[in-house]
Order: sequence, then structure tokens, then C-alpha cells
Amino acid sequence: MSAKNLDLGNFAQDVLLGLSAEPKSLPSKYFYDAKGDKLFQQIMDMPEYYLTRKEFEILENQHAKILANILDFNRPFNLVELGAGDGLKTKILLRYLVEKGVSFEYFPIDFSGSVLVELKESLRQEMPDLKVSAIEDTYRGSLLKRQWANGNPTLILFLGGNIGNFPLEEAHDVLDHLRLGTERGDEVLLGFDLKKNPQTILDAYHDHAGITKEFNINLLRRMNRELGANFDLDQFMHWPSYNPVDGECRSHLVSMKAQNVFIESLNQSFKFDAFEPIFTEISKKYSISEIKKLAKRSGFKIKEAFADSEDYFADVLWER
Ligand code: AVI
Repeated sequence: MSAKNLDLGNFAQDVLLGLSAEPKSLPSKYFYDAKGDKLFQQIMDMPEYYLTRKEFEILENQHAKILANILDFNRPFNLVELGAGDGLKTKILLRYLVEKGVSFEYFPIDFSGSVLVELKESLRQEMPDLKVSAIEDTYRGSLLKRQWANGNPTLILFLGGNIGNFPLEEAHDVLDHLRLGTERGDEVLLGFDLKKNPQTILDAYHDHAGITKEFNINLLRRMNRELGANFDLDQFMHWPSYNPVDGECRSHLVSMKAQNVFIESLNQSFKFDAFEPIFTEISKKYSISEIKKLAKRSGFKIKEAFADSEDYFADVLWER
């Protein structure tokens, strides 16, 4: 039976496309199975991974200013979050709003169902009166469906530097969806990792403990488990690189020898040359002037940029 005749799921289909391409690639959204979610939690706690700490600092110190405008409307609103994750940073905003007695509903959106289940449970325990409607979907899927649309103004959170996980052209497409998913007066708070000392950036994706390596390798482990692949995990090396010109930090898994890998659900073998890379993830870094251009081309106005004390990271408020 050829792979063409198989009824393939999305994961298998994306793997087939990626491993048949030149150069080979795999979509980073598949990092996040239950083990990948746990590894990402560990990444966020690593000394080298400054992104989470810096954004935490911004939200801790500047949440009142960030939320001032939406609160000025003096009416109920929707707080939508694309890629909610563990909600640790968002809880700073949620706690502030709950303490102020503001009327709003929180719509966390994530591609990972297991993450949403944990988030809902922790919110139920910490803020039992908070209205939460979790949505398991992709960024673009959720922005097209707009399940939150109820006539109230909306603030969409797109934090963590998640926009950096798209190459520029695809980021444009995601932001076009963001425009489609908002109405005049709505706001978006976007987290951008800023261009900085290239060594600081590279270290964040090449940690001493090897957690980021595990995070990448987990993609192979996932294919072994879910697609019946036979990747030898010890024969692939994690190789991140950072280009300060375009701000692209790119991760690769490099095959350490010439080898064939068979994937049962595709009924196909894939040949790897010695030292052939599989591109797994982009984490693009931006300058403030690039962020301004991005907002303009996407049909948004920048209201204000909130940076941390070292200008490593910025949460930027865009308005439709
Ligand atoms: C989720 N995203 C913003 C992370 C990043 O920094 O690009 C994912 C990650 N990959 C390796 N380390 C962290």
C-alpha cells in the first residue's frame, strides 16, 4: 500500500511533507505533546531562558498601565489568549482584574488539550468566580471562528514571543488573521523577544542542562510512539544557530550518520545523509522599528510598548 492511499492524520501528513522536502523540516507545533509541555515548563525555568522571566517582570510591574485602556471602556469585555500555556504570566492580569471586581470572561486558546485541562483546574482553585471558556484550537482557526464574539470589546493576548515561532511571511499571515479576528477598538497585547547580544540569545536555545535538546528530540520520540517510526534518538544532535542580521534563531536536529528511518503509518522509509539537518523551529527576534512596521502593515496602531529593565523583551499594545 502506498502512503498516498493511507488515511493519514494531520501529524502524519505534516511529517510526510516535511521529511520529503529539501531541506527536511518538521513543524514545531508538534513539540507540544504531554512530555513536550513538561519540557517547555522546564525550559521556562532555566537560567539561560530569559524570555519568561523578562515578560513576567513587565506584567508584574506594568499591568495597571497595560490594562488601563480596556478598563476605561467601563463595560464587560473579553480577554482572549492565543497559546495560553500554563497561564502563569496571565494570572498576574487575571488576579488584578478579579481583585478590581471587573466584569470579563477569559478565553484561553491552546493547541494542546492537556495544557487547557490543567489551566482550567488551576484557575478553578485559585479564582473560583472567574468565567473561563477554554478553546482547543490553532491561532488561525480560533481567529476565524471568533467564538468569543458577543459585542463586547476584546483584548487578545499573544504573549511569550510566540509570534517569533513563525517565519516573517507566515507571521504576516497570522497577523492578517488577527486583524480579521478583531473589530475597531479591540486591542492586542503582543509579546516580542527583542534583538540583543547574539550570545545571550543563542545560550537561551543551547542550555547547559540539555533541556532544549530533549525538547527537540522529543519530536522524534513522538513520531516513534504515534507514527510507529524507528528513529534512533542517540543518532541525532540538537543544533541551534542565531543570525543577528535577520534575528532568526533556528533549531535543527542533525543526523549523526547516514541512516534510513522507517515510518510505519506512512509505510515509507526516509534516507538521511551523514550530518543532514532537519529544521525544527524558528524563534525570530525583532527590533522595535520592525515591530512598528509589522503593526502598520497588519492594519493596527501601536498604543504603547512595555519593555523590561534591560530591554530584552517587549509587550506591545496594538489597537485596531
Ligand atoms: C514558545 N516559544 C516562544 C519558545 C521560543 O522561545 O521560541 C519555544 C522554545 N523553543 C525552544 N525553547 C523555547
